[in-house]
Amino acid sequence: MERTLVIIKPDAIQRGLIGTVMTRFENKGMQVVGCKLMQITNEIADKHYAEHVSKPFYPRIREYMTIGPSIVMVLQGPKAVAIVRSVMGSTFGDKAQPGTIRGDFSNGGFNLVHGSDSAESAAREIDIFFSKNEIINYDMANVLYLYGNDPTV
Ligand code: IDP
Ligand code: MG
Repeated sequence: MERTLVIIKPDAIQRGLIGTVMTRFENKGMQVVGCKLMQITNEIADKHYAEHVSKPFYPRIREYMTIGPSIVMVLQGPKAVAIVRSVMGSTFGDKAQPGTIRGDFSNGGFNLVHGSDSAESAAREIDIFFSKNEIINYDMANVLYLYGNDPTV
């Protein structure tokens, strides 16, 4: 099983899309193993977006991510990183495919949701937002019916 970090960004919270966004991931078989509402600070934003901090557009990203509370989650499932990215859609809402979260609910840079872009990023990002005891291991009743007995899952 793989884990990934998801952020339901401040614009999604303000637009009342928490449930909608979570449902998209749940429908696709992702298990919530960590979840909290938090106000992201400048310091946390800079750590999380370390790869973008030196870019000219970064001040706008930081303002966006800190303007109000976000929900941060750890989602678990087979191929969680890739599945979450495909459910999210590509970065900008005007280009994202209809059927994806960004494609259906965003028309530009306010793109509602973050998902880690690799297993390595996921490990780094989960560490920024969650302590070990905030991530809970538990069994899902429907796992057999989602994934069968595949030992690689
Ligand atoms: P991702 O969220 O699809 O992984 P990234 O390239 O990692 O996309 O960018 C992180 C976030 O920064 C994006 O989700 C978007 O909100 C914002 N962003 C990315 N590129 C730009 C840009 O060129 N101008 C303004 N904001 C940007
Ligand atoms: Mg990214």
